[in-house]
Parts: sequence; structure tokens; C-alpha cells
Amino acid sequence: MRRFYWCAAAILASSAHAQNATLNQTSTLSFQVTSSGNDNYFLRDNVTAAQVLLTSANNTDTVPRRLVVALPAGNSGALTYFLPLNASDNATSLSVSLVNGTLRTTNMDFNNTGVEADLTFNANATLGVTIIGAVRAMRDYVEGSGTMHDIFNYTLDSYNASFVRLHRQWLNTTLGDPAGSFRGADLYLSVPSNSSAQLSVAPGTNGTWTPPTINILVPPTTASGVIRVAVVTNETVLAGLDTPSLFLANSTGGGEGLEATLQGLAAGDSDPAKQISFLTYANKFTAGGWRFLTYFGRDSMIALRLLMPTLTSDAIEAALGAVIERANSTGALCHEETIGDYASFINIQDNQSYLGNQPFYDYKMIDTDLLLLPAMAHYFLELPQGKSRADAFFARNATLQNGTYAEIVARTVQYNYARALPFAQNATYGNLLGLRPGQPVGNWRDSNEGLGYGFYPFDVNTALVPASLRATQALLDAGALPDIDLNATEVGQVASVWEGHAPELFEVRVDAAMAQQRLQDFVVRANLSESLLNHTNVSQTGGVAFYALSLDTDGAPVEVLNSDMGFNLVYGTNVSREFLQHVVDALQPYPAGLLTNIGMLVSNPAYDSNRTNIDVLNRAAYHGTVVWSFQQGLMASGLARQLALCNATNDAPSAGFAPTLSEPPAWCDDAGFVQSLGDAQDRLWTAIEGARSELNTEVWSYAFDNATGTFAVADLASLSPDGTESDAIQLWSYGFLGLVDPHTNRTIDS
Ligand SMILES: *[C@@H]1O[C@H](CO)[C@@H](O)[C@H](O)[C@H]1NC(C)=O
Ligand SMILES: *[C@@H]1O[C@H](CO)[C@@H](O)[C@H](O)[C@H]1NC(C)=O
Ligand SMILES: *[C@@H]1O[C@H](CO)[C@@H](O)[C@H](O)[C@H]1NC(C)=O
Ligand SMILES: *[C@@H]1O[C@H](CO)[C@@H](O)[C@H](O)[C@H]1NC(C)=O
Ligand SMILES: *[C@@H]1O[C@H](CO)[C@@H](O)[C@H](O)[C@H]1NC(C)=O
Ligand SMILES: *[C@@H]1O[C@H](CO)[C@@H](O)[C@H](O)[C@H]1NC(C)=O
Ligand SMILES: *[C@@H]1O[C@H](CO)[C@@H](O)[C@H](O)[C@H]1NC(C)=O
Ligand SMILES: *[C@@H]1O[C@H](CO)[C@@H](O)[C@H](O)[C@H]1NC(C)=O
Ligand SMILES: *[C@@H]1O[C@H](CO)[C@@H](O)[C@H](O)[C@H]1NC(C)=O
Ligand SMILES: *[C@@H]1O[C@H](CO)[C@@H](O)[C@H](O)[C@H]1NC(C)=O
Ligand SMILES: *[C@@H]1O[C@H](CO)[C@@H](O)[C@H](O)[C@H]1NC(C)=O
Ligand SMILES: CC(=O)N[C@H]1CO[C@H](CO)[C@@H](O)[C@@H]1O
Repeated sequence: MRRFYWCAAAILASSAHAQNATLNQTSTLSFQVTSSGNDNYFLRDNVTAAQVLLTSANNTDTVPRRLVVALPAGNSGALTYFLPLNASDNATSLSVSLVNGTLRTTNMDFNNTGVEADLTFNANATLGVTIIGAVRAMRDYVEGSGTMHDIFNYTLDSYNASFVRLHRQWLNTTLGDPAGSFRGADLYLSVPSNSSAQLSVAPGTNGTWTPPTINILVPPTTASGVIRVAVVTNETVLAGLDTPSLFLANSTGGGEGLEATLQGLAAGDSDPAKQISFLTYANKFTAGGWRFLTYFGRDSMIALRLLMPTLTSDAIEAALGAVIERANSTGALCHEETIGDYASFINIQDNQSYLGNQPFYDYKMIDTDLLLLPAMAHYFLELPQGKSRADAFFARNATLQNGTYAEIVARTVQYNYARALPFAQNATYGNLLGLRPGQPVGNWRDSNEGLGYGFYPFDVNTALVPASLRATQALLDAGALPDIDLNATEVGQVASVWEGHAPELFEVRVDAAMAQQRLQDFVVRANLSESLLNHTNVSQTGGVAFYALSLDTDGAPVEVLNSDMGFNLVYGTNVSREFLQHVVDALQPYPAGLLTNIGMLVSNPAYDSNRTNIDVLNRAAYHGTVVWSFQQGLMASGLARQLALCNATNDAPSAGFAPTLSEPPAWCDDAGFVQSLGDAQDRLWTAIEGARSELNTEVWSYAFDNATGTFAVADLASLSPDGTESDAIQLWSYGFLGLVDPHTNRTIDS
């Protein structure tokens, strides 16, 4: 076994040329985000990129202190828990904090790269569960109720009183390679020269099966000791998009909203600029950190659609290209890529171990396929930075598969068209797009409970199918899609049927007395207060109408009020007045509607005749009565877009570009109706402002205060039975960038 010497600094200096030559990171990207009781440190330079998460030292929950290191390179990293050595102490008696300024990238033996940092311990500690290698294996443990696969067991490599190396050997390693024992990921602990801490290591008693005992000892006198941790991996480092490559320096049209938003973005001055930059790479946009620092098609394209007016052509084309490159032979688009050691694991499980660690691309979603064309139409036809770029873009040769982008996109277009035809011929629920065989999920509500166990999702069928067709039609009309054997007018006719007939299949009506009764029952079951119903006495109205979350296989609606209408507002053409009325109605205070003082909930089962959904989609469920930032961004952006249809001559109200219509929709003539939409927009923004500090995170839940009748932000991880937690930064949550808050007339980030 190779003895490791702690001489990273010397290696670093001598191998400064080891970097991927295409890595353009000229300056170091470094920032910190405190969220959900964790301190998150982000670092990217020309060596590597990493997110380091440490339970905040002041976190008073009795949760174990946790260290997570996540690297986009191979979607790899390490997870470990620090437990008090004295078993009678509780978790919070141990405080572990990162020494300011010590986080840096590092380059170890065989050019394995990653990060290191010094941690201060206030008491003796011992390592708890430790997982090294694939972030997906780390997630299995954290979100999978402690699931571990022994195939991913690490080994105790070398150790003494001031050093220990824990090594995870990649499943597929070239035998006979002199560097073979460094192909994988490593967690190193060491004692820096100025520290009085010590390590005490005892190997496990049953080979690699039982973990070693690793104690961190601090002297009683100082009661504080410093340990250096390093996590490195042997995976290709990605080329990051720094802020000047990512953001436009100046707008070329698009109104004052865009001009204001762009201030400081390209220069990297603003926090969102740095955070978005960390998530974007030359060959893909990643979805969020720490859990999703890799390719996700849906996240990339929704984020792209919202952020696009601020982005350079290079960045936009990087994101579009990543999606196109990963299309399959049928034209379906990839939801998630699995790379690195976890890809080997999936290939083995699929009886394809001969594939080694070849990436595994998953096509289980039914919405992702529908998001590409709308993004491309927006870019090539509506934005100045996309004009006249289509020919060169479509002529590119793919690198991850054979064919030009034009050939691959043609497959996706035909695939989506073929899936849309049956409903155009016979508009019954059975011809809607249902989940793929055997899959409980298929849209963004990607948890088993997310669709209330329904089969036909609302967003896919009412918003995304027609949006994809309209985008195809527009690109065909503009001559921007080469060599596709489809008639633009016919594509438009198919879209009209979906626009005209899909929403009504999802319509739920509850008469006034029943609605009132269910609300009263709901506040009891959901531990809310009846006082929340004071302002919304539905028994005085004609009842409640809204769109179902999904339909069951028999076409019966899953009667959960939800936020997915935002997709129609952003992506839709010909959104009806009746539809907009449902939006106005949904944007009422919870539980009658979706709005709380800490944001808009993504689902609300209060009116559901199936009362079991109240528990299925409660405040601890990932897609339950919780707030997703990107859903708020979609709704706010969509309302601005729809309202702009009435005065298309004005500047765009946000960083977007006002859609061009030959004439405004008829509802624009009804001043009272337009006012009601404006009022709904106003209420939405009041809700959004109520949790402004959370906006760039993924998701949050609520805690209800009975005394005040108000809601406070609650951390999902501490409520969720399976440990699902929120990412501190999430790409599509930055869709707020460039949205003008109608209350302040300023963009929310300025
Ligand atoms: C990486 O950045 C450091 C510090 O800016 C610089 O000294 C080094 O030459 C860079 N290396 C490469 C390969 O660009
Ligand atoms: C812990 O400190 C951070 C700032 O470092 C602060 O934002 C957070 O609110 C604090 N948490 C608690 C529970 O005091
Ligand atoms: C945990 O231990 C700390 C320090 O010993 C103590 O202050 C705290 O009250 C304990 N918390 C619980 C929940 O026992
Ligand atoms: C950490 O160091 C930075 C400068 O490197 C400084 O701005 C910041 O205030 C320091 N934070 C603490 C908690 O000392
Ligand atoms: C590290 O990378 C450099 C430059 O690519 C190469 O010359 C050197 O051989 C590598 N070292 C090892 C041990 O792989
Ligand atoms: C030792 O590990 C093996 C798996 O490698 C397991 O089957 C066996 O039960 C373990 N023995 C003990 C005594 O735990
Ligand atoms: C840590 O453990 C060592 C060895 O048992 C002990 O000597 C030392 O006093 C402990 N440190 C603290 C701060 O309790
Ligand atoms: C991985 O190991 C090989 C040698 O086996 C080396 O050439 C390469 O630079 C290492 N590092 C990375 C980041 O791939
Ligand atoms: C460098 O990075 C690019 C983009 O991420 C990748 O395509 C290429 O394979 C990498 N090159 C090496 C030598 O790792
Ligand atoms: C990196 O820089 C090279 C040369 O300056 C340029 O050709 C390339 O497009 C840049 N890549 C990215 C991702 O910005
Ligand atoms: C990958 O590893 C598995 C498990 O050790 C093995 O069965 C398979 O042959 C390996 N595949 C390759 C391509 O090395
Ligand atoms: C060292 C190590 O990680 N051992 C683990 C191997 O896998 C089994 C089963 O998941 C775990 O119980 C061990 O802790």
C-alpha cells in the first residue's frame, strides 16, 4: 500500500499545469450561503469546483454535525458525521466549524483534485457513518432512510496519530495501472502543524465490512483542536462558466427591467451571479447543490427559459446543447445523467457491467421532452442574442452521439408530434399523456406522492404539450428548423385542440356548502386555525372551481388545488379568460387558496373529496403544502407576461420581452377583470416577499403559529420522515432574477 505524505502544497506547485486546458476560470469563485441550519461554502478555481456543507455551529437542533463535500466532477464527494466521543453527550454539545479562510482547492497524488479545509472541534469526536465516492450514494443514505450499499464501502488505507486516508476505489478501475489505487475518491484527515489535536484510529474487526473507529481528540486544557479534511477524486474536472461568459454585459432591448438586472452580473459582483455561475459549466447546467450538482434536463430548461434574457449566446447554447447531446434514439430527452462510480453501479444492476462507468441517462420523465422547443423558440425567435444563430447551432455535430443537432432535434420534434396526435383526433382523457409504464413519477413533482398518485399530470397536458407544438410551429414558420417533414399549420391545429380541450378535463367544481365544510375539516386535520377562514367564506360564493393536480388512470381528477398554472402563464399561447380566473381564485390566502405570508404553496388538498391526500401531501411532503421557489418565479413571471399582452406597446414589465400579438386578448377590454389579475399579482408578491431570504433555495415548509395566525419558514429536512432536505442554491430558483416586483418597481435582487 502506498504511503501518503502530507505534502499537498508541493504537489500543488509542481502540477499547476495539470488542469484541463479548457478550464477558463480566470478568477476564484468563492462564496458562502447559510441555509436550513447549514453553512455552505462554495469554491471554484482552475483546479476544481466544490460545495462544502457543515452543520452550522449554532444549529440548536439535536441533529448530528455533518460534513458534506460535493464536487461536480463525476458528481462525487464525501459525507461524514461527527459525533461526540462521550456517548452520553447530545449532538449539539459538539461544535465543529470551518476555520475562516482555510477552504482551498487541492491537488493530490496522481492529479486527483478536490478541496481541503481546517475544522475546529470543541470536544472529542468520533466519525459516524461515512460515505465516500458518489453523491448519489450519499443521497441514498440521507434521503433513503439510511440506505447503504456495501459495494460502495471504503477502505482504511493508511493512518497514524496525525493522519488517515479513507479510500473509495472506483468499481471500474483499469487493472495494472500504476495509479490504479488512486482511481476513486479519498477522504483525508490530518493534523496541521499548529494544531494540538490528535487522531486515534483502530481498524474495523471484519475487514472492509465494519468501519474503522476514528476518533478526533482535543486536549482538555484548550478544549479545541483543528483537523484538516481533504476530499479529492479522480474525475474529469468541468470547465466552469465564469460570470463574463455567462451574463450579458449590456442589454440590446428588453426594457429597463433587464438593464437594471444586468448591473453587476457579468462583473460577478452580485451574490446571484456567483451562485448561478457555480452551477453552470461549458458542457452542462447543473440543477442545485449539494444534491444535484449534475445534469438535469428539466431544471436546465426551466431555469434557462426564465434566465435567458440575461444570458450570453454561449451560455444559452451550452445549456441547449447539453440537452440535445443526451437525447435518445426515439427523440426523448434525458432527465438525469448518472456518471462516475454510481454509473458503474447502475450498469451492474442492469446486467450491463461490461459498460463500466459509462454514463447512464434516464428518460423516465414525460415533461422534459416538451421543454426544449419552447426554450429554442424563445431564444432563436424572440431574444436579440439568438437572432441569426439558428443555422450555425443546428449544423453542429454532437459529441456524445452521432449526428448533427438538427438531426437530433428533428427526432424530438417528431416524437412530440406523434404523442400529441391521438388527442387532436379524439380529445378524451385516454389520449392525454400519461406516466411511462411502471413509473410513479413523470413531471417536476418527482416523488411518489407528488401527483397524489395520479397518472395524467396537469402541467404536461395543459401547458407543455401545446407549448412545445406552438414552439415547433413558430420555428418551422421562421424556417429555423431545417429538414423537418411537418407542416407548420397542421402543427398549429393540433396545438389548438390541446389548448381548447385539455384544461376542461382537469376542472374540479365543489359547491359552496361542500367547499366550506371541507375547509373547516381541513383546518382541523392540518392543525391550522379556523381563524384562517375568516376572510374567505366560500359559502357566500357560487362554489369553488380549480384545475386538478392530475387525473387518475380512469380520468377522475385528483382534486388538489395546485400551482402548476404558472407553466401555462409562462409557456402558453391563447390562455383563456376562464383559465386566468382560476389563477385569480387560486391566489387567495391558504387554505382557501395557495398563499401564505411565507410564500405560495405548490399544493393544497383542502377541497379534495379524497381526505387521505391531506396526509399524503402535508407540510412534510417534498411536493406537499410546501413552497418551491421556482414555482413562485414561474407564477410571477407568467402573470407579468399575461398582463403585458394588454399593453404590448409598453416596455416589457420585467427582464423578459413582451410577446408580440397582432391584437390584445379580448379580456383586456374588461378593466375589472384586468384589475382582478393585477390584484392577484399583488397578493402573490406580498407572499413572495414574506420569505425573501429563502428565494434562491430549493424548497421550504411552514410552521403555523396559532396565536398569531401566521406562518413561519420551516426546514423541510427536520419535518420530512425520509430526510429529504432542501438545496441551499438551486438553479431554477434564480428565475426571479429580472422579475420586477410590482410593489417596488425594482427587480427583486437589486
Ligand atoms: C490557476 O490559477 C493560479 C492562480 O491564479 C495560477 O497561478 C495558475 O497558473 C493557474 N493555472 C492554470 C492552469 O491556469
Ligand atoms: C447561526 O448563524 C447564522 C450566521 O452565521 C445566522 O444566519 C443564523 O440565523 C444563526 N442560527 C441560529 C439558530 O442562531
Ligand atoms: C445538549 O447538550 C448541551 C451541552 O451539554 C446542553 O446545553 C443542551 O441543553 C443539551 N440539549 C438537549 C436537547 O439535551
Ligand atoms: C472571514 O474572513 C473574511 C476575509 O477573508 C472576512 O471578511 C470575514 O469577516 C471573516 N469572517 C469571520 C467570521 O471571521
Ligand atoms: C499530472 O498531470 C500532468 C499534466 O497533465 C502530467 O504531466 C503528470 O504526469 C500527471 N501526474 C500523474 C502522477 O498522473
Ligand atoms: C464479516 O463480513 C462478512 C461480509 O463481508 C459477513 O458476511 C460476516 O457476517 C461478517 N462477520 C461478522 C462476525 O460480523
Ligand atoms: C479527549 O480524550 C482524551 C483521551 O481519552 C482525553 O485525555 C481528553 O481529556 C479528552 N478531551 C476532552 C476535551 O475531553
Ligand atoms: C486520474 O488518474 C490518472 C492516472 O491514473 C491521471 O492521469 C489523472 O490526471 C487523474 N486525475 C483526474 C482528475 O482525472
Ligand atoms: C476538459 O473539459 C472538457 C469540458 O468539460 C472535456 O470535454 C474534456 O474531455 C476535458 N479534457 C480532459 C483532458 O480532461
Ligand atoms: C475558453 O477560452 C478559450 C480561449 O480563450 C475559448 O476559445 C473558449 O470558448 C473558452 N471556453 C469557455 C467555456 O468559455
Ligand atoms: C466493472 O466492475 C464490475 C464489478 O467489479 C465488473 O463486473 C465489470 O466487468 C467491470 N466492467 C468493466 C468494463 O471494467
Ligand atoms: C466501511 C464501511 O463503509 N462499511 C459498510 C459496508 O457496507 C455495510 C452495508 O451497507 C455497512 O453496514 C458497513 O458499515
